[in-house]
Amino acid sequence: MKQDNLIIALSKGRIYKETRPFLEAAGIIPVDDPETSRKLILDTNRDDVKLLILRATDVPTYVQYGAADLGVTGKDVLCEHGGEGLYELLDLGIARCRLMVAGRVGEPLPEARRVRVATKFVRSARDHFARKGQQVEVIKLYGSMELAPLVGLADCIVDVVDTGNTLKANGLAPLEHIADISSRIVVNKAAMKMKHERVTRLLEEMKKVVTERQQ
Ligand code: PRT
Ligand code: MG
Repeated sequence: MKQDNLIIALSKGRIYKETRPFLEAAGIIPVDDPETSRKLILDTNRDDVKLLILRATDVPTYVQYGAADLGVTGKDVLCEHGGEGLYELLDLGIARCRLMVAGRVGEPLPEARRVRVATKFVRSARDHFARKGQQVEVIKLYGSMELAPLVGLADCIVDVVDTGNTLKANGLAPLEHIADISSRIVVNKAAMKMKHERVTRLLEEMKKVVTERQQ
């Protein structure tokens, strides 16, 4: 890829769908559709702008190392990554959800022993229970967290919740609210210097959409 390209990292699914209007407002129209194309580098109407389609959890890593100049990522993912090497510059207010502790309906957490928490959000879970002064054992999972309390792997989970239907369908209920989540624009620190004009112009156009939506 050309050195002077502007590379934007995204994940498919809800982030891509909800980011598209922001890109369009900035005059960037993808040529391929990531939902149907197998390409991982997408061309856009602009010769100098490419989109990388990644796993959601990998977006901050590509931006941190400068393989992408900027990216769109959930605050949940960003908290786990830690934010080294990048600036968090704009809250797009999209892909909203809540990071929550959830457990089996009608079953209080054990008090006689250490609570076991299953999650892919290890850092956020540790921080949350540490703030409460509660000793917990965190078990790292990569998906289907809702299963863990049902089969006795854990007493509760930490996961993102939108409608709550997935919890309900598995006999779980929210216990504690940890954080409100939305997706953010993150920018590589070196790209912010080297490609300053294009990055700030893009951010300004996107910010207009955020402001319009707030009214
Ligand atoms: O799906 P995959 O394993 O590839 O990766 P991912 O889940 O990390 O990515 P993706 O694309 O599903 O989510 C990207 C980002 O969207 C997350 O990092 C969040 O910031 C945000 N987001 C918003 C959500 C949800 N809403 C959400 N509901 N991410 C996941 N979910 C899950 C939820 O955990 C549940 O399992 O979707 C399921 C349905 O939720 P309910 O509550 O509506 O039933
Ligand atoms: Mg998902």
